[in-house]
Amino acid sequence: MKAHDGMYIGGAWRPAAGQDTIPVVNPVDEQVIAHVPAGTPEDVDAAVGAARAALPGWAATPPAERAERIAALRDALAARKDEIAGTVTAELGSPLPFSQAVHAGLPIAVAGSYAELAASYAFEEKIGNSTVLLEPVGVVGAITPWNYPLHQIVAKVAPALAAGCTVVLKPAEDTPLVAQLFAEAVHEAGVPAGVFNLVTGLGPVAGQALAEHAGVDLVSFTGSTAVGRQIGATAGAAVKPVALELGGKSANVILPSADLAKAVNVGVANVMANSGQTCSAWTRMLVHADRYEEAVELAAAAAAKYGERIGPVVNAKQRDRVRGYIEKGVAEGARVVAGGAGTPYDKGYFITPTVFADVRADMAIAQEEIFGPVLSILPYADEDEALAIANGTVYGLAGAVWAGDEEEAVAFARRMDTGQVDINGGRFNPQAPFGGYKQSGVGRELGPHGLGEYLQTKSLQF
Ligand code: TXE
Repeated sequence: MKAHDGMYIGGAWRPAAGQDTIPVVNPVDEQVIAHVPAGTPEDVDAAVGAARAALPGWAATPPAERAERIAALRDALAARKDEIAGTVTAELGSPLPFSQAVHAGLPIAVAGSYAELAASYAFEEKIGNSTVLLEPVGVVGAITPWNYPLHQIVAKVAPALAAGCTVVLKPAEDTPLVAQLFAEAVHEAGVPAGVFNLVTGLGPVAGQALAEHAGVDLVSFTGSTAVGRQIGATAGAAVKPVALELGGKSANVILPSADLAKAVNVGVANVMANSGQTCSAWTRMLVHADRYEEAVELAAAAAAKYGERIGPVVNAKQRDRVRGYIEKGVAEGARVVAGGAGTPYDKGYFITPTVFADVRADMAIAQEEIFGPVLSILPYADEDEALAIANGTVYGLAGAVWAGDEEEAVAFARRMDTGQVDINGGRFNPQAPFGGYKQSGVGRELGPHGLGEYLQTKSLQF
């Protein structure tokens, strides 16, 4: 596949400082499809320098003009929709229709929403005799994962640009090609040189250099809790703001009054989407003991239907990790009612959609993020127990509640320690704040709350 052999820095593709490259592997057939340069601290330094140089001009650009550039970026992405979908399918392995609808469609929608928000956001407000100015926080270091590779990039870069910040992006090493396409779109959109910069490379080298760089004013990171904790500690030591979007173990709570079949089917689809590589996935299904066996049968049947429609997971490490959890679930006494740790094909990082019944809340498969197509179904005796199980992990990113009427579901959702809850299925809202309670993270992405992360506050008294 087409790949750039340099970094996008200061408005142009520049040769990388070092010679090393990173292979990009197609998870379906394990073939190397491209190589991208492995960034070094020198590349990061050059990118941060370009972002710093561009900051005063971009911060002073009227919001309406920034909005025009973001709208042009949205258009440039939309014009490349097929190329984006094909690229994500090649480097992540997701089926093409899903890549079209979600991996390409969602970030285009998010970019569009930030074009509107940049124009309408109140960057100034009055409180009594004070005028409060909301000013860009400065140079943003964005570090993104591979699971929704373009969405994760747009969810950071679009609000940062809307706020008047400049950005250095270090995308995941598994999915750098769509990040290069994004840089091309930024260029085409006429975003001024240095406002957006791209350095591909490994996490512990380029990522760490960016997170530790003195010229970066805010780090926005999405990825594993372990790396997030390290980035948070580095930022804390330097007294810098940080935005962390980390793991999840979200509960799908099906109350006795709910439409069970609908709740189970939507719940299974939610977990299996993107081969289970979704931080907000409802990986724990909570069902009243009276209807538990019925739910288990419905879920097993729903999962069995997925067979051919699910893609692989991203790489061999993830495949082994997910298999390890499936084996652990069996060893801890849970019952496999669909799928299992076996291999469906002799090539590719595939995992069969797996459903566990008889899961206890203290098992590893009910506590830890697996990040694969694996659902755990847990029984509860009453609402208080359902709530204790739902809130009983270190995470709090998302969740769902199903009930006969919305008020009953909302009353339960109010008691959940989590950042986002879908009521009776919900409908994804690209402007609703997204982010975690507890160890699922710090800060929010998307919509006006996401824009606010990239602003700092100054008050003038009159
Ligand atoms: O994540 P990493 P991995 C979870 C999920 C998954 C696990 C491991 O449970 O199984 O994490 O995935 C960069 N300094 N999530 O290993 O390593 C890295 O290059 C600075 C949940 O892929 O955290 C990449 O760009 N940066 C999640 C990004 O961090 C570093 C999505 C994420 O990679 C770095 C992905 C370092 N020392 C995984 N080390 C979600 N919340 O959606 C790595 N990176």
